[in-house]
Amino acid sequence: MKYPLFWVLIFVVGVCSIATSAEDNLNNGQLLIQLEGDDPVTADQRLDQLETDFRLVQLRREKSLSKRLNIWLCTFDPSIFDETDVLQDIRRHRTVKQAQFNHHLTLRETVPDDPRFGSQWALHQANDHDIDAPEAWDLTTNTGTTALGDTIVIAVIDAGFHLSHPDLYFWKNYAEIPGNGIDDDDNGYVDDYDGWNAYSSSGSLYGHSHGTHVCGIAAARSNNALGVAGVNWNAQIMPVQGSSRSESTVIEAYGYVIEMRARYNETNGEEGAFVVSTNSSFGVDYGDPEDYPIWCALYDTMGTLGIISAGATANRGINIDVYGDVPTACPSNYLISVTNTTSSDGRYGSAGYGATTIDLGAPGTSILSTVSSSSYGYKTGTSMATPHVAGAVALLYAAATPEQIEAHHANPGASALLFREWLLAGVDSLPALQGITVTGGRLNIHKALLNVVQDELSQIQGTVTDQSTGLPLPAQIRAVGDQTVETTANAEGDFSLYLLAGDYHLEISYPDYVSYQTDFQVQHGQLITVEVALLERFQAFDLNQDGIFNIVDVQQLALDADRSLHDLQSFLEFWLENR
Ligand SMILES: [Ca+2]
Ligand SMILES: [Ca+2]
Ligand SMILES: [Ca+2]
Ligand SMILES: [Ca+2]
Repeated sequence: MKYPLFWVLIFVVGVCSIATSAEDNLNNGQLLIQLEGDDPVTADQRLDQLETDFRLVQLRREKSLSKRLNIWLCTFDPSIFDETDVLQDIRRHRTVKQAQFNHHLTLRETVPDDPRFGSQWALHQANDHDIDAPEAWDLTTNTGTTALGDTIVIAVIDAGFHLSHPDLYFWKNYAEIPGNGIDDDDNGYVDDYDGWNAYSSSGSLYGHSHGTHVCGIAAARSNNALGVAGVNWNAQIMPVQGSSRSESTVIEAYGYVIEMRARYNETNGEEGAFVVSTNSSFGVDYGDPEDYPIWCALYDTMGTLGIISAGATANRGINIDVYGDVPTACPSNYLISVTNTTSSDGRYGSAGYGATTIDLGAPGTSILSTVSSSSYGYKTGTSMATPHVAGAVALLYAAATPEQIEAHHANPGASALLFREWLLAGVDSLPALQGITVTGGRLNIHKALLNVVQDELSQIQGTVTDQSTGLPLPAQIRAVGDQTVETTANAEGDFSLYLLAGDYHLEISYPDYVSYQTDFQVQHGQLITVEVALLERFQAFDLNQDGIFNIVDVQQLALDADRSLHDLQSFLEFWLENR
């Protein structure tokens, strides 16, 4: 019997070595082998040769891992020779480009150093009835700003807040000087440095354990070696008091949030605050949204500004579809209505549900968070479930790509709906919530984050030039569909717009030019490129040799019908003046 030379070597080395390997995370008896060449026919022959030459260790191909790269998963008997020696010999074989062991991978997860994190079952627990926070934080812990530098703010409307709690990070209105009786930033609110108190219509806030608890769940300062961790580690909380007494108080509270986000949008971030979510852990049991049209409509108003609101449903085990609730039965698309789940992934008995009204569940039973000025405590209720969602929205914005944030700036309302969709599509389905909530599941921030980072927006890009001169035109580009997005081409005539999948009417216009209009459909993740040459209005008309007006570009003028009469008149005036 003849053995190739390397088999002689392996025998010698084999008997001398101790049969252990240097690495302890191996799938024993498995190798990843990349073969020389990329021809599938010769790959088979090479594998036959390899298996024959290493038959003593029973080398077998298991499956192709990449045909293009010619990488195979192979097995061998690891008990015969030292695994490392087998690997070395296989690496020297003429058919082999590269070989290595098949290692175990572990799911990475980021566990913060907050000493009471171990008691926060909602974020992480052995039985996995949690929102998978460490897995999400593995994707991002730098959660205070967006990819384009917006400071992320969660507005919490509640009874009161312990502003000095060392484990909380409250937003401040630095454009306002506190306590001077003057509305320094001219936003309509005097001395609103800390936030707003809609009970007293003043900037003086006072402490309350309920609001403080809610804030810690959404965004306690995290990984700071103190107390608890929040869903979002670094977002700022805008505290707004006004969650009880009369409805007018609630309207005033939301009014403050609306003013600040609208200012942010209107001033390109110079003023106001980039509020991405609100939290309402209050409401009216058995409320009929039809009796609360102004309150309910606020969620749409906030939504179009780019704010997703999280609302706690009733702490009663009733069907909200039947019995009603405000705000969680309000019909707004920008509202996420939340019920309360337990550490065994059940619905807490005294928590509302509804197949058409209540979107999802989140942990709200025995939740540890910040309470009075420097302490911590447990609370139970839908009030505790909801801030997990408000914090999650803020986390998604932190993880979003620059393109996604750019799309948000261009059209905050449409973008906010997308973030809501990413969050709701990421739930863990639970038997306890099937059929009695919209999604049938419980919040999972890791899955929601993956939905964000793996998504690709559609894009339309192009160049606008003058049809006669070929020179670039800084034209206006406007796409109208489910959302309206618009931009201006730069000095080179180039433009780019991000938008959601859907049907659009595109209009590209420039003063004194015939505008270009077309209808198009864009698929998810699709890139559409358009090159547009606009025609100056005067040149759209010409006289032929018989002195009859000749419309140069009939199709474009037909699309631009509203303006063509005006153009014709202008041309006639011009012609009469200059003939
Ligand atoms: Ca988990
Ligand atoms: Ca002010
Ligand atoms: Ca002031
Ligand atoms: Ca902490």
